[in-house]
Amino acid sequence: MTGRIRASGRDLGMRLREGDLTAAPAALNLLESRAPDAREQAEALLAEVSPAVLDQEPAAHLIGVTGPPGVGKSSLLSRLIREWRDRGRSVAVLAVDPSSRRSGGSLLGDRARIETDPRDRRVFIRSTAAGERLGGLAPATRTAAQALAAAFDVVVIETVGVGQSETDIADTADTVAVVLQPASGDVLQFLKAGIMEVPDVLVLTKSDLGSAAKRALADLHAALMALGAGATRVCAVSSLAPPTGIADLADALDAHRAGLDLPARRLRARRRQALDEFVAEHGERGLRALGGRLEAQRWLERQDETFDVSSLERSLEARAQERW
Ligand SMILES: Nc1nc2c(ncn2[C@@H]2O[C@H](COP(=O)(O)OP(=O)(O)O)[C@@H](O)[C@H]2O)c(=O)[nH]1
Ligand SMILES: [Mg+2]
Repeated sequence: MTGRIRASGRDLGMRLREGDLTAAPAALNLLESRAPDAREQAEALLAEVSPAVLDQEPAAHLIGVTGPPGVGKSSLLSRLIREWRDRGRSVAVLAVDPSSRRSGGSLLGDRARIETDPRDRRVFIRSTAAGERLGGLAPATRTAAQALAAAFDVVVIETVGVGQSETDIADTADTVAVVLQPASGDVLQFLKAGIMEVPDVLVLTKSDLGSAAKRALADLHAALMALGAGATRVCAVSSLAPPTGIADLADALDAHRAGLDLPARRLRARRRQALDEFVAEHGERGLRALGGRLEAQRWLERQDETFDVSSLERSLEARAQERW
């Protein structure tokens, strides 16, 4: 088994780079593997799909979809995937599930799975357990998204939570959509209090719920106006049959991406990732040597642009060395 891993890291990366979608499952297995020699192979894989080797940013649209449990993210993604497929795009979804189901789940309704045509080879879905993390993004998820971005047209990261999680995901995704349902009072409060950053696109699900949905939409618009963010795209959708609002949402996501300074956004993501990896390895002590997180971020911003996360991380280490 490990022998096969050794043989395949670079090869899997090359296949992804050449648009071979069938390499996706094995590539993710490798990136998630804890086998002793997997790390080296994972690096070989990632090197093949890095912007430095591609000589450009991967063209995929990286979309973060986040929101509290039960609001209808998975149901919505089932519909969105169909819409994207109708538009001729291949789609990968990384769904980060909280591993423990809450008791009292009846309040949230049954949890739906993302439904797709099992024969469709241009759709790839992987669920990963969030483990202890609530809302945050595991480094493995980030690298998985980057690997898939070399091959798929659309890469979605679905996470549960609200508050910190969409800040986290904003450092990886090009476009962040926060999903809420009617009577999501907590989300509205977070937004109003500035605890939650205003996302790129807000999605109100279950618009089939009549007056509750209308009220929620009005509250949402009022909150955004009060925040001076009245121009934020709000899309009301229903994922029940027949679905409504899905094409408009797909258009809104495209429009956001079209208006983006993509290289700048991806560069910010790489800097953030380098810092996270540095902290994962050297902990708070390492961060202190850099003068704290904010100081480290500022320093990274003054470094030359690079496609390469590892070289950014190495320069952080060199700087920390000087000060240790
Ligand atoms: N009425 C209505 N119910 C929905 C809609 N979308 C999802 N649901 C229901 O809401 C519950 C949670 O949906 P799910 O997609 O699992 O939410 P997630 O936890 O955010 O992924 C399920 O019982 C769904 O059937 C919708 O547009 N309208
Ligand atoms: Mg779900």
